[in-house]
Amino acid sequence: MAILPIVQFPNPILAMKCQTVTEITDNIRQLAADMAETMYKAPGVGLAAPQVGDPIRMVVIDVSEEKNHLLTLINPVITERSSEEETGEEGCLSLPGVWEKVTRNTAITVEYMDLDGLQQSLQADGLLAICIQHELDHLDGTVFIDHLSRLKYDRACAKLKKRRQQEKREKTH
Ligand code: K1U
Ligand code: ZN
Repeated sequence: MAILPIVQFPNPILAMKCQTVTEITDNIRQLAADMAETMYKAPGVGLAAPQVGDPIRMVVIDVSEEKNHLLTLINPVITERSSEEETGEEGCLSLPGVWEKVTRNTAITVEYMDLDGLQQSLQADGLLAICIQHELDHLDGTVFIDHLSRLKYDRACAKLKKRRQQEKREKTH
């Protein structure tokens, strides 16, 4: 297994519509394992394949406290959404240090293929539902700040720029 470098915003890979996975190969299984290791190490609760530079439709998620409920979703599609929405703070490993409020559906149903090639259906609410919506956005080239107003989007980009400049200064001193 390997820890992969996480692609940082605004890398164009993060704006791509990702390709459908047509076959579960050893390469796909290896990538899924590496993505899981990268997510746990970060640490994060989810990671999408374009975030490690591979624009294919696969995500890993684990929102459990004990970090023992790993989900690998291949070609996931949200088939049902609750009419109820909730607004909560989100972050992203591709935009470290930026946390903003995003409105999402409270509950969803997602259909996907697992690593054995079996079609699965999952009903989710709470953090899992939020995380699935966040990760599936990545597969369509959307990052969470794309949901903000222009003003808030620009502020988030400015915050990111400032943080990166600060990090650069700290490295050189
Ligand atoms: O897509 C990503 O970069 C992962 C992202 C997922 C996410 C976070 C918050 C709301 C929705 C989706 C993260 O995991 S950011 C890091 C994070 O949330 C976290 C870090 C340490 C402990 C617990 C959570
Ligand atoms: Zn993200």
